[in-house]
Amino acid sequence: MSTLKEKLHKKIIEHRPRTTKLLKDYGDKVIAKVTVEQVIGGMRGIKSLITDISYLDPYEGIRYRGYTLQEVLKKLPKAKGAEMPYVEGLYYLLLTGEIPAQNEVEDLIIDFNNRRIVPRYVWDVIDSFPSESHPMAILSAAVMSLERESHFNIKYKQGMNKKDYWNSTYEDATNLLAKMPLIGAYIYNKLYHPERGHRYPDPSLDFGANFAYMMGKDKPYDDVSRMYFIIHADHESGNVSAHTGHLVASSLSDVYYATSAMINGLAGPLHGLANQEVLRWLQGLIDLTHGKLPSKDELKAYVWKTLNSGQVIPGYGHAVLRKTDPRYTVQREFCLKHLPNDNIFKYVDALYNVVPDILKEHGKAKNPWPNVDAQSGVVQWHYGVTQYDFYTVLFAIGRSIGVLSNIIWDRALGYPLERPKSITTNMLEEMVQSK
Ligand code: FAM
Repeated sequence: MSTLKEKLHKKIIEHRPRTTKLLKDYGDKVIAKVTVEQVIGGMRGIKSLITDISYLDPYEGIRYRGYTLQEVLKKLPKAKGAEMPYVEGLYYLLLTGEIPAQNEVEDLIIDFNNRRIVPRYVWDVIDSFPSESHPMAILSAAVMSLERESHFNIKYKQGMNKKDYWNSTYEDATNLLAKMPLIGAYIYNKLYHPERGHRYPDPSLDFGANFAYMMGKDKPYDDVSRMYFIIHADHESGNVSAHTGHLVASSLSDVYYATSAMINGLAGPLHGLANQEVLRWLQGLIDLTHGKLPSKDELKAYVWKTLNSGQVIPGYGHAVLRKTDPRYTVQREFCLKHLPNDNIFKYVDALYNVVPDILKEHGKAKNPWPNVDAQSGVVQWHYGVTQYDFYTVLFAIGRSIGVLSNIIWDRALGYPLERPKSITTNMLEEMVQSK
């Protein structure tokens, strides 16, 4: 058993009594109330999910196992000369709650490299898609095609004890995660660089560096990839992608079904696809001003025109956050350091000074500040990934790290099939009118 798996097993054994005690001694304790607005309005803020992988504070932003993004980027082991940490180190942290040592991450990199060979039939599934298909639809199908490889399914049919569900789920999750960069890069090359063909991974490189290599991108795109996958890894359990993965897996569907479902949820323009929508929206502004940085009044007019046409400003607002998204700030700092004079960065920077006040004046958005998607496309575009339909595939590769870590722990702690109760409108009317 690998050091990560041994440490994970130890953590699971330590944690299980806490969950048992909460259920046994406090199972009937009331911890929250539910309002009509929450039932009709998408369950905003209802404390009804539990995860230890990450927590999202509305005013502070995301913490991975208690660490802020700045702390994660500082503390996790890095490759020699790299600015951003190994992605494999984040998987170790999310699963164990511990910052791994350099040698522990280096062992995990080798373990990932031994798991990442993708069967030929997956390439055939990807190649069978017409080239105008959306990359997220292709990614979802490619992950689904791997379902036959599930260890969990084989063990389940053999009558596996539920205490061991976590073990084969870990194997499936780690096998799939190791393959995600290859599948993503293959889809990119198939759609946008068919002349390049498939680049096989370099055995000496880590998750992020290999993705850059297979995408045909030079430094610092290896660090761009590490940063991108790390900051998109998890955002607690209630967002559509993380919750979908958790929900589908709660029926004991294996991680391939659950990750494909996660990808489908992430593909919504109000969620992961917003990073593509930001670039599309910006393109309209750039075309309008012929690439010349617009005046503040021109920016305001463009923002109001979007709002008055009943559309949202992509990259702004958030269902939980009530401040600028720290994931935006990490990318902004990268841009200030590496591409301060990038034209699109200047547009994004100028919008940052205009959009929040307009959204406050517009008076609808509870959070007028930018989220992760307002800044993510700028970096990709600068390094030549200008096909913004592909951006959410990058998001999905990163989000797989958190969703798969959650699913392993869901099975380890025996979280059951998820089944909230629904009511009818009549019942809701009777409930409120009778009170
Ligand atoms: N532009 C215009 N209107 C907005 C807005 C924005 N950026 N953000 C929220 N609103 C509106 C929202 O549409 C709603 O209007 P209606 O009452 O007419 O439906 C009203 O403000 C109240 O919404 P809210 O409670 O503030 O936000 P929600 O929790 O309902 O929705 C988001 C959160 C993220 C879906 C919403 O802010 C939005 O649509 N943002 C633009 C799309 C985007 O950037 N999504 C990516 C989010 C990111 F974190 C991610 O998941 N990757």
